[in-house]
Amino acid sequence: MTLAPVLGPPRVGRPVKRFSALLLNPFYPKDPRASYGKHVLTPTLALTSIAGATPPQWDVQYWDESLLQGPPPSDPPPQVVGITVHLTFARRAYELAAWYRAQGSLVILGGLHVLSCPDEAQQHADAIAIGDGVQLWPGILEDIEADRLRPRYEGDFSRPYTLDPPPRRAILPRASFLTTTSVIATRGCHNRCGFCYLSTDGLHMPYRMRAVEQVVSEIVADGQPYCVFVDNNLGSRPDYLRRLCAALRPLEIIWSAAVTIDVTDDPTLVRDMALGGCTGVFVGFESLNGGNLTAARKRTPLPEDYARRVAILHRYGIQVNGSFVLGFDHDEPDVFERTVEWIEANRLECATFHILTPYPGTPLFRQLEAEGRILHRDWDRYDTAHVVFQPKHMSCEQLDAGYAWCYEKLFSHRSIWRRRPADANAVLAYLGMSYLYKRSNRFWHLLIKHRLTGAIWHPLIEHSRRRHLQLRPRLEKLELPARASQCVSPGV
Ligand code: B12
Ligand code: SF4
Repeated sequence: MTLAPVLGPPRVGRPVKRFSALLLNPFYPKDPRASYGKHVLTPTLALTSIAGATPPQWDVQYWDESLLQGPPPSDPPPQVVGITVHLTFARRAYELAAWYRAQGSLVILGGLHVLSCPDEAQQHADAIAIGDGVQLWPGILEDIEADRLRPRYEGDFSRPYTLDPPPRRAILPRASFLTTTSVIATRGCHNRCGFCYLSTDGLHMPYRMRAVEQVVSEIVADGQPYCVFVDNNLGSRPDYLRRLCAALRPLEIIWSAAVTIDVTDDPTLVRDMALGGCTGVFVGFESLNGGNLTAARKRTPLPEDYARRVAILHRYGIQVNGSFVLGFDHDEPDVFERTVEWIEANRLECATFHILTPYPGTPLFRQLEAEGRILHRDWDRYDTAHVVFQPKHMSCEQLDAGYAWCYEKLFSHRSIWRRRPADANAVLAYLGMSYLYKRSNRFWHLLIKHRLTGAIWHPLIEHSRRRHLQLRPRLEKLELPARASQCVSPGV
């Protein structure tokens, strides 16, 4: 899980297979302190979306190096290799690009890192795609066919979603993921936090919503009992979310999504989410210190109100996976203990920790650079598991050790038990999920290599889905708690 497949010397002189395109998700080392299982929950939607936009005369193949099936296929070399690049696996992407180019393939790089560092990426590719690949990809292939490939293609994110063809999930190895239905309903977010990639210079991503019917038909077509919305924030427009939930309800599937905690402003919306099949939300709480949130310009309810809002989600049977960033300028060395204590006291079923990471091109990067606090530009270590800047109120070693301590505590038997759901009937499934997710790192390598991910998760998913359906009539009758008061922190 920490070493990329060995590529071997490139075999030169063979003809490429014309009209074949290989779409590649490069390897990145997994942090042994966090869950390995997380990386096979759902595939990146970038490559299935690009595959969906591929003209029919092209044969498309998908390869995800994190599925541990060895080096990617190169016999015969594909005519075109499209690689998605995030900063944490940029180096691996460039290695793969060089390997394929040496064998005669044309390499196209796209993705978030290409958007923030185009000049760097350009040196490693025959062409780069900056921005929305779905609109650029058909034109790139057309130019290849006509032998007039340009080095740089630029697209924006303003085109309406309705013009996009559906992603092609049929190219995915289904057994290798918990679910292949990673789906997106909205693009953008109503916030622009200073540390988020959405604040990257030059990135203009207006909030866009897809037709609810389009989302539903994609989910139905993939036929999975569980789907993951990969939206940055599915709750940015409550009226849209409500309509989406109503349309999802008859499908009798379960799903999870990332939302901001202000989704609990109106508990009737939370109820609609639950009735629509939502069983889990990923919430970026970021910090329990209001000063940090203000400095990051995050418009969010005050941390003092987080607990009440978590209780609203729990009331409707929605699990909470909290995301916490460590190392902000208002964080003192007690941040680790305080955060874990809060997570346990509020029985968050799951949490992820991230060391504050300044992504290139963001306001946070500029601020830390101006203050001389960026330690290096080794993108491999910009994975939120390494300290890459000088923290204000603690040493790098303290931040690193505190991050590791948080995971150790959270994954301990004691903590898993302390956070069990209040509803005794839900405890068994919670324990099954928790142990598989948090305490099975030594088995994940084998499960992934032998394509057992789907098989091992599916009974748990089916159990949760059935329980959820039984619960729905009760959810509907639950008396609603009073509407939350607006309590938004300053600093917008
Ligand atoms: C699903 C997901 C995951 C999954 C799978 C990711 C994977 N690489 O396979 C899991 C859970 C494993 C995961 C893990 C992590 N993730 Co993640 N993840 C996401 C999420 C929610 C969705 C990704 C997605 O499918 N997006 C939808 C697609 C359609 O958008 P897209 O990738 O930008 O692709 C478009 C264009 O960029 C372009 N494009 C992309 N690739 C290509 C290729 C070609 C050839 C072309 C032409 C065009 C093109 O066209 C696409 C269509 O418009 C995003 C947030 C988000 N909403 O994007 C975070 C996100 C990508 N993750 C992030 C992070 C930080 C991580 C972790 C490092 C966190 C951690 N410590 O655990 C890990 C490790 C992964 C890693 N090292 O990169 C950050 C990355 C920040 C950055 N600047 O790189 C994001 C943006 C979240 C955030 N708000 O900060 N993640
Ligand atoms: S709320 Fe989340 S997705 Fe939205 S800008 Fe902030 S960090 Fe990014």
